Amino acid sequence: MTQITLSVPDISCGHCKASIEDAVTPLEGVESAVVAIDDRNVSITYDGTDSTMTAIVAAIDEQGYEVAP
Ligand SMILES: [Cu+2]
Repeated sequence: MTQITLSVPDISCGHCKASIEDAVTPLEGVESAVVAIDDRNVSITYDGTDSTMTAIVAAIDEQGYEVAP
């Protein structure tokens, strides 16, 4: 498993936390996703593959948030 922290600057409240966590956690290859509201980031443990990372970024995007480069 690989751990990564993605910066998502538009995170601002518990609703953001819930929608991102609920979108990312069920994805295949993802073990866990935890949003830190104050730090505006998402800590993700996943299988380390590019395809899973692409799906994670897409799922966050679908919720209306952009992952900072
Ligand atoms: Cu919010």
